Amino acid sequence: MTASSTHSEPHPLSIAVAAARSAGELIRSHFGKPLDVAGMYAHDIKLDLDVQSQELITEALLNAFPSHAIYGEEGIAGAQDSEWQWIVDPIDGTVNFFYSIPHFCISIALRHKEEIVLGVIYDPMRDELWEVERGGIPLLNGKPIQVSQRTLLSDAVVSVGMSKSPEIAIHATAILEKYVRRARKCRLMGSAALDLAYVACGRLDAYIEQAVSLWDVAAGKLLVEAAGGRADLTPRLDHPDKISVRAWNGTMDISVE
Ligand code: LIP
Repeated sequence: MTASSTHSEPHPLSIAVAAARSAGELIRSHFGKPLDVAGMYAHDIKLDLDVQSQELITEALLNAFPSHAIYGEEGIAGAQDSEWQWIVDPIDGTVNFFYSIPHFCISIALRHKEEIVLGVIYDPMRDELWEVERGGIPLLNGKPIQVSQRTLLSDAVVSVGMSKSPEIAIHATAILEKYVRRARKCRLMGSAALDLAYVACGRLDAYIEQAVSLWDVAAGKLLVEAAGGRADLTPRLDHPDKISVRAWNGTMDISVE
């Protein structure tokens, strides 16, 4: 199978888009309503809806590609020895969602061996869908996108994500302080995947976060790079399965050390 597929095979990008839209419809129908909480922690919330959304996406993906693997925020499914792995965040920005802040999304990527080959990010509240295939043109609601053309950090809007563990938060706060001084404005928006989608279409000039998970950033990395930017993912040595991310338009110098 290839990411673009043949006539007889389902098209992975179309399947991912349809899955993201169905999950988005489910999530949107619960927005602003009482929610069943699976777990409430000091810095995070787990909703039954996260699980329901991932189940819906898993069913759609594995129905089309029964031999593939699923690796999602809410668990794994499918053939874990497959070379084809779907990386799923069923609600990225769950805390925003829980507090009725309409800024969250669904993120779906497909990885073949070590390479991300497609990415879909869907914001169900604004009905905005970003999609890209490796080597293809990245789109927002069907229209080509590109990163911003700004060359100076002093003109830039930079989103700085805050992680949950105290030692990472201290580091992230220090970084935020540096960008607050150097950039035009900083933002802390609560959805890593949307931050990357916003960098890809030029709304943000950069996005930086110290510890995210692969499902938060897999689709967005491909979008940013296809849109002409850079997205550096660095595995953290101190936190297994966590990644530091720096994504930007590729033209600005974003170093603040
Ligand atoms: C969240 C992110 C948020 C980040 C959190 C968390 P979730 O994802 O997108 O921006 O700061 O660490 O990963 O838990 O809502 O899917």
